[in-house]
Amino acid sequence: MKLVDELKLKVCSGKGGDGIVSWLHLKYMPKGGPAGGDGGKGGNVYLEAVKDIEALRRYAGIRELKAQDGKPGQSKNKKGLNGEDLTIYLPAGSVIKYDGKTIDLKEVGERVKILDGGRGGYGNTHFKSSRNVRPKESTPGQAARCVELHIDLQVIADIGLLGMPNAGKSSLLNTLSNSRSKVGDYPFTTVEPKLGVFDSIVLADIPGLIKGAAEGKGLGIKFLKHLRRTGALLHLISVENEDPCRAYSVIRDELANFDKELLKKTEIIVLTKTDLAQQSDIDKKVRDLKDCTGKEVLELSLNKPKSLENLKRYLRSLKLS
Ligand SMILES: Nc1nc2c(ncn2[C@@H]2O[C@H](COP(=O)(O)OP(=O)(O)OP(=O)(O)O)[C@@H](O)[C@H]2O)c(=O)[nH]1
Ligand SMILES: [Mg+2]
Repeated sequence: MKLVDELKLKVCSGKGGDGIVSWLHLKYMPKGGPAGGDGGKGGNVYLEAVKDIEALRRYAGIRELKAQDGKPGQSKNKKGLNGEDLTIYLPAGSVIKYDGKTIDLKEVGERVKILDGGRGGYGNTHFKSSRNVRPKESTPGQAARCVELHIDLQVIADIGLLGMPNAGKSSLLNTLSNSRSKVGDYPFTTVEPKLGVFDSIVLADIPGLIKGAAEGKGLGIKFLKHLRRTGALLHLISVENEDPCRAYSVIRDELANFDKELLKKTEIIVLTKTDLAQQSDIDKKVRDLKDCTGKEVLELSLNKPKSLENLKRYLRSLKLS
């Protein structure tokens, strides 16, 4: 199942209940006074951030959602019931645009009211005065309001995993966290972003990138939006690459094509699958990568516990904003 990370959804508040005209009917008071109650208030519409990054799925294919209308007033001066509120649950990291406004839901539990329900109308009792003891007027409830929400999910993670297909991104995510991202010895095993947590550090795994991704090759670069709100990038390059510096620059070019801001993020290079090469080859590739990137380069093999411990220590030491 594909991650739903973009959605249009129309939402409406509830209409206010109408006020009514009614009279007191008592045996000993045949011409009783006004007794029409006010209408209830319509339901409000709220947005609330939840942890589940797949939360948008439940709204896919739904055109419109509406809070409940307020009930009309009743006789004997009883106010109509208020309509129930509507809450739209969106994954934290959702950016919502409507009516020229932008809401950025970042923290799980964040709740924002976007539409007020319509006010209830007045019953005839409301219009009673010394000059008008038998008012015959009432007012309708305020109309509902609707807006179209444009929802764009950009996951929030501390670290984004980046690299070519088969670099070992998903394997690393699964090893570090309790995530079950799909792993395979073929390119583009991962087709949608996945999150995992290691020691309170949230990691995001995205599909692999290839040369030309910006022009739509492979799975394209649209997933790169999910790296925008990460604190740092872990760039995985397999030791199987003859020329790791070239592999590095291919990916950097695609990042630049998508959004140059991504180039400014802290980036740590990880030479992966080092169990597949001789130490002399590993050393040379680490040296080359240090030279051509000027960045920290770690070596990693999921089959070498020491290298994994080293990476874990490094991740824990990162000061993530
Ligand atoms: N020998 C060895 N193989 C590894 C290691 N890490 C991952 N692999 C293998 O490399 C292959 C690709 O791993 P994935 O984790 O699916 O790679 P990915 O980067 O997520 O790939 P995409 O999702 O296609 O972008 C799988 O067959 C893994 O078992 C490692 O440290 N050593
Ligand atoms: Mg993968």
